[in-house]
Amino acid sequence: MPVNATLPYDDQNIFARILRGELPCSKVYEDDWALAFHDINPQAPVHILVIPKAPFVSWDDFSARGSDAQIAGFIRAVGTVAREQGLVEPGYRLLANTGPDSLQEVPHFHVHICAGKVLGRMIVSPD
Ligand code: DGP
Repeated sequence: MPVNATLPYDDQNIFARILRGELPCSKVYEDDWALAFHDINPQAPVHILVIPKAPFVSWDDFSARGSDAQIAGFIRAVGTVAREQGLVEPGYRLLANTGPDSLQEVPHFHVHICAGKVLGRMIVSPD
């Protein structure tokens, strides 16, 4: 069910539960601001999700309400993950689905890092 990015934060969402340690994840990185783990349903040879540790529903919510420190910490964490995973030289793609038209599924803000092959053009239309 796609997420409405303007809804209040639901602290029972799956990524909130991963952050609390109630559900497992395949962790690749963690610092004060962010947790990164492998996507359960990878769409590329490398498919990592990076999530802020604080409760934000979406990119829209995070960019509006996140503190400068939270935003800087999160952005730096995304870059660190990509560097540590050796993705800079071959290249990678960042994606943040936001709201119904994007088919965002999990209502905790996350950035997808996809890599590991030539990824093709930006958007494949369902039409
Ligand atoms: P999005 O459509 O942008 O909300 O992407 C949500 C992604 O989260 C999707 O690629 C699958 C992934 N995902 C959903 N549930 C879990 C889970 O329990 N563990 C992990 N590692 N990934 C999950």
